[in-house]
Amino acid sequence: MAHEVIRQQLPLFDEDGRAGATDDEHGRDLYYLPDLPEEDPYAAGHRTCAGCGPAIQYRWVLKAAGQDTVVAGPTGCMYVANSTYLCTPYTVPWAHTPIASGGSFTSGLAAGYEAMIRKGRYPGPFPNILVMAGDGSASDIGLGSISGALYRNHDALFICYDNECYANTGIQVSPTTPYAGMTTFTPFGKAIPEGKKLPPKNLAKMMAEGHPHCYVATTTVGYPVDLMNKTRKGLNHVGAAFLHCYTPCQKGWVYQTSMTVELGRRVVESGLWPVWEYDPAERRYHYFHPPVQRPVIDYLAMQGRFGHMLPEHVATMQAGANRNWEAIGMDVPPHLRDLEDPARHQRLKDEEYSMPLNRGVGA
Ligand SMILES: Cc1ncc(C[n+]2csc(CCOP(=O)(O)OP(=O)(O)O)c2C)c(N)n1
Ligand code: SF4
Ligand SMILES: [Mg+2]
Repeated sequence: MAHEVIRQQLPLFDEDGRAGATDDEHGRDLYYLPDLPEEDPYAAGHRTCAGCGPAIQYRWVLKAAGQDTVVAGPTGCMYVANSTYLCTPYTVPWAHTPIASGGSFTSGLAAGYEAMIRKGRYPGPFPNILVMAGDGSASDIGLGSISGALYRNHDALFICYDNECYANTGIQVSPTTPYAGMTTFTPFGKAIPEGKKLPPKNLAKMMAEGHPHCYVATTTVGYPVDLMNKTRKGLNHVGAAFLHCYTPCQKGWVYQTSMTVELGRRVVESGLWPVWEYDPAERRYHYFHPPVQRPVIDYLAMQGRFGHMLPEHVATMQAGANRNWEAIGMDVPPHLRDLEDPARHQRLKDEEYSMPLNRGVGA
């Protein structure tokens, strides 16, 4: 006789006033830190760079998932920096997968646990199964395997930690590298002064539109409660779920180490990273409307990877952000519309609070 597969339901954290930006500095700090669970399945002692956004994401996701979790990680920084010979920071079962097969490996994990529980070979309940893949893996080399897993609706959470480059191999361009983002494969020069010419691949929308039966959401390391609740919602959802999380890379983007979480808020407040949730039951998107709307320059000028941008590049970026505001149903204030005019900008390296021009990325 087949045994029943019992699924867990993780309670959500209180989001009141905490998940989003607030319109005053005091509020941003007051509501930033949630009551984090004490347990730490991603313990201290790993070897990522100081301020590493993906490491912050790993920690919060695994705090939200808890001890009854099985986690996989395809090749990338978060494999290499976390798995020195005979040593990992995980206190839960963890496995490395090739960069292309995070989706297929995790499908196998989910199907395997289900089969073992049904046959009475594993007592259950069904564990929280998740994979955290880099953008190079999830949006490029391993896109097919994750799309296949979502389409087949395996009961697992597929997360892309997006540091907008192939970081581990020396900061190469990936499909999610933003327009004008400098990488070792998109250097700026006379022929291509903006560095990268193409806009980033809209991975999360691809996943939601292409797999409408899945729970899909975007988030950032700027909003810990939002990130942890979306992790729990994705795990609670019976079937496949996909989470796309913005995670700054201190080494590749060249910014002050302490600014990782601040970048995670500013990217939303400047209209460059819409935060939303797609509910497969309603087949609808729910967009977060931040109360602060900033010029993109407030975000760009904090990072050396944009230090080469010329006025027309900044204006192009602002136009893209303004289209994003419209797409999520928000008005574009006149002062942001005016900033679509290159004449309103100076070279980014002349901004008083800009980082030094970045010529040493990946060195
Ligand atoms: C099939 C294959 N191609 C290339 C590589 C080399 N490689 C190892 S890590 C890595 C970067 C992965 O980038 P991403 O998934 O974005 O993770 P990040 O390093 O940024 O954390 C690459 C290209 C590989 N391991 N396998
Ligand atoms: S290179 Fe970037 S993603 Fe990799 S460990 Fe350093 S900060 Fe993290
Ligand atoms: Mg990456």
